Amino acid sequence: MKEQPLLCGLAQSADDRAEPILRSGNSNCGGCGMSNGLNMLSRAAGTRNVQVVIPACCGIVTAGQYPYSAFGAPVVASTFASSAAVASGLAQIAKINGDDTRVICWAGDGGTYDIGMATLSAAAERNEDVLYICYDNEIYGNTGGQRSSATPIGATTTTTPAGKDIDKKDVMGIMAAHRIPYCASVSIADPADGHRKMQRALDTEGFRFLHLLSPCPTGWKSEPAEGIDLVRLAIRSGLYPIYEVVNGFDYTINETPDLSRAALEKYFSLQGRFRKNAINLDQIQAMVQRNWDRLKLHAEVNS
Ligand SMILES: Cc1ncc(C[n+]2csc(CCOP(=O)(O)OP(=O)(O)O)c2C)c(N)n1
Ligand code: SF4
Ligand SMILES: [Mg+2]
Repeated sequence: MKEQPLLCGLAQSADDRAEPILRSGNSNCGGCGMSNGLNMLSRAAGTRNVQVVIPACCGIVTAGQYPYSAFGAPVVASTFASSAAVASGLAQIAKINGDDTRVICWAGDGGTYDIGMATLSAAAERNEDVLYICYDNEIYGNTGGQRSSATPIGATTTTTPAGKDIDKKDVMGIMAAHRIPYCASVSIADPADGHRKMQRALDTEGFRFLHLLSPCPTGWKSEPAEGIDLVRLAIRSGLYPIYEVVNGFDYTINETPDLSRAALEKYFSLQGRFRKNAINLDQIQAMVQRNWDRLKLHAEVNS
């Protein structure tokens, strides 16, 4: 008699996945960076079978209303605090079943930097076979735009009406410190680099973490058509460093910024969330420089 696979409650056909992970007709706002990220992931995954765990966030609303779903892959909606733990269980079951399904957590910054950090850290420390992707729109977007610990200094949100007065957490630094096999920041403005990193992350065994700066026209009060330009400006100005870290020590910088003041000014001026009186560009430029000096030191140690 054929041995039955251990059930995990997710319908998954034995055939390769034929649908994109994100179908058209989803409920994302126009110009949402999350859509670019999910499309990038879908292309990198190809026809591989994947299971996706999504905590409370815009990403779980994306699917639309029951009984329809804009997701072309099995998805578990988890609580904020448990997504990395749920994904750990699914990955363990796939392993027991000898199944090559890749398990992916797709979470916002609120679910990653803040509420899900405990189980994320625990799964990373256990080196579970999970790919964790954080799309970072720098706010609690789904509930109307409250500040998270990913909100950058100077940004006005519903809970920081005068502008946030401390800078965002260094989530890449935190995850690299877990010495996981692979950790990378991904530019949704660079499809080739994004594709390579997502494929590498899908192929690698053990815990992987990807960080995507994800423009949110609704929360950033920016033009939907300017999201990709905003990512480019964040990279050029040094605000969003593009690099990868292997096993916690091996740092590679993938894009060197010109750290230009012009790029920094343009980045802030294109978003209504940054009011002139709430930002201090000299302070921000000094902070960016300090972060870069530290990152370069990490990368130089490898060379
Ligand atoms: C424990 C808990 N607290 C609060 C909420 C309400 N809530 C649902 S989505 C959300 C915002 C999520 O923010 P983020 O993870 O950054 O994703 P985004 O909405 O920005 O895509 C909040 C606060 C919840 N579902 N569970
Ligand atoms: S609120 Fe922001 S993150 Fe959420 S769907 Fe709209 S653009 Fe995307
Ligand atoms: Mg968010």
